[in-house]
Amino acid sequence: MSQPLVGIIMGSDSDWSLVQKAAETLKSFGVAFEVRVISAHRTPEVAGEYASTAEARGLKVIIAAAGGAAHLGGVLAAHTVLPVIGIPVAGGALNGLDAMYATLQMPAGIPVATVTLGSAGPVNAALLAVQILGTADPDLRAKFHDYKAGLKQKVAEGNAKVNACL
Ligand code: RP5
Repeated sequence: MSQPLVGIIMGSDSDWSLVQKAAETLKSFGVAFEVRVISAHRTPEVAGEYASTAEARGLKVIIAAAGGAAHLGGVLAAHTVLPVIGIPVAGGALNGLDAMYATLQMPAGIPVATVTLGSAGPVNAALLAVQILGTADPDLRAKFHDYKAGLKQKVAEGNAKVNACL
């Protein structure tokens, strides 16, 4: 097992069906990660302990997914100097609008890089983590170039497909 560089944290196992896309995306880049269910509200001490020891344990980036009154990203960011990426999870009475505001409206001094609400969120969180790691890892940056080239290719294929129907 290689040293995890990214910690994927979610407030509840009910978040996993969405968050697993982040794990799959990191895997596709060959980035080692760990996954934990830690709640900012139900297990606040564990959240503080996890974030305050993350740097010493060799992690480089933390991804935090939570729904509702989503304080997880902020609480983790309060306890670490590592970059924290927040995924707002849709659900509940406000369908994620609450999680989005809670995750992105951080006070000056404690940034949480908030990604898209919805299924693109975990993918973008993982991609952002790869980009952050890539600033100090040319091999990973090369993989990101390939990834972008793949996106371009898909658009070209989509264009050809649509035009073939005319
Ligand atoms: C948040 O509350 C979790 O991140 C989850 O999105 C939401 C609901 O949690 P459960 O009641 O399903 O455990 O803390």
